[in-house]
Amino acid sequence: MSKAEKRAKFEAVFTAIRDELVEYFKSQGMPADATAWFTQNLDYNVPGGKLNRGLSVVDTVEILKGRALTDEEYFKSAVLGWCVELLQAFFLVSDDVMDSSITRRGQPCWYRNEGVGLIAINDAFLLEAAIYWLLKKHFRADKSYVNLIELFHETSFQTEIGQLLDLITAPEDKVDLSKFSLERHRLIVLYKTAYYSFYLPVALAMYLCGISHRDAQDPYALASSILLPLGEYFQIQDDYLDYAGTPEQIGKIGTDIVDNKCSWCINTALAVANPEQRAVLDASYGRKDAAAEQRVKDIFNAVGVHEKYAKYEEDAYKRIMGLIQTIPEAGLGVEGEVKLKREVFVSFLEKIYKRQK
Ligand code: DMA
Ligand code: MG
Ligand code: MG
Ligand code: MG
Repeated sequence: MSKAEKRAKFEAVFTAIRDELVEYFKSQGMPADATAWFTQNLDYNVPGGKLNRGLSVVDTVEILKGRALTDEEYFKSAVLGWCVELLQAFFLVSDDVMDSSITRRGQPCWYRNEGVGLIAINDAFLLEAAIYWLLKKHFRADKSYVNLIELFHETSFQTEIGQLLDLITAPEDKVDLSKFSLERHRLIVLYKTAYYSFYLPVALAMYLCGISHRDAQDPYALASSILLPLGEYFQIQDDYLDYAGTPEQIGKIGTDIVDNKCSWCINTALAVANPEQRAVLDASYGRKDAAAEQRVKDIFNAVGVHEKYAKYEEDAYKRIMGLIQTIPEAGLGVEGEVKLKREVFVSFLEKIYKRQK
């Protein structure tokens, strides 16, 4: 199946669950205006992204089982994939409010639409609530049900901790670059991105395939030892593209410099800036002013952030490929159960290596 066909098949499942959710709204006696609002919330915020996270659930189940999925297996995997995309939509709608962002996926951020504004906060909650409604509808009778629910709750908690760290490290009114460091950055990105974007989709697939936890050589612990570094690499790409990507390319206007974010780029520049460059960064970073933002970008260019990123990306790729080799070639797991395989991680890494958006 081509990439486009895979995507279309996955998108067809979105239409089905969107209709289920909208039917539920109607069954509760919700009036037409509320139903239309909720439908628009789903259509605007859930399906328009790269779908990397959602498709990864389906891909991982296929790799783990080592064969084509039955229609029912496909549908269930895809529902879990869309639950990850709903979680992502919940985080992005709120992230764009908190980051004062302008565009997302090539369209205005949801909260910037006429008449939406801070109603976006409740719309984000509704996107989250839809996850648990869908899990109950489709997995209530499944052995994995409690594990799936717990995993969504724990991962949400981790992501919200990460967003807190991200936001309090970037106060709007008090720029203090001496508070930034690569250690602080690592903690922020681990929590705000790596768990929900990388560990979550793979662990969901593992639970769905009935892989059990073990005291020694736990397959979930091994998976996370590879997926968390992969998630850190992914967020460093996001930070780099925020500065180096064009809005046409990345579908969003970068706001990290203006927002005083503790991003990989500023930490990289701070490590090598000379005193004059440092003075410009201190005076210009985190200012709501396009000229100041340009001065920061000029310093990033001058100190070689592009070159340092290219080197980082090569090193990260090799390092993560090395981590993947720690999985036994024959897979890891209990005899008679589905086993964890290297290919799960290789396929994930290949999806994001040298990404431009
Ligand atoms: C992404 O952080 C993290 C979450 C939980 C959405 P970000 O603000 O760098 O994301 P983006 O660049 O997409 O706004
Ligand atoms: Mg943001
Ligand atoms: Mg953010
Ligand atoms: Mg970003």
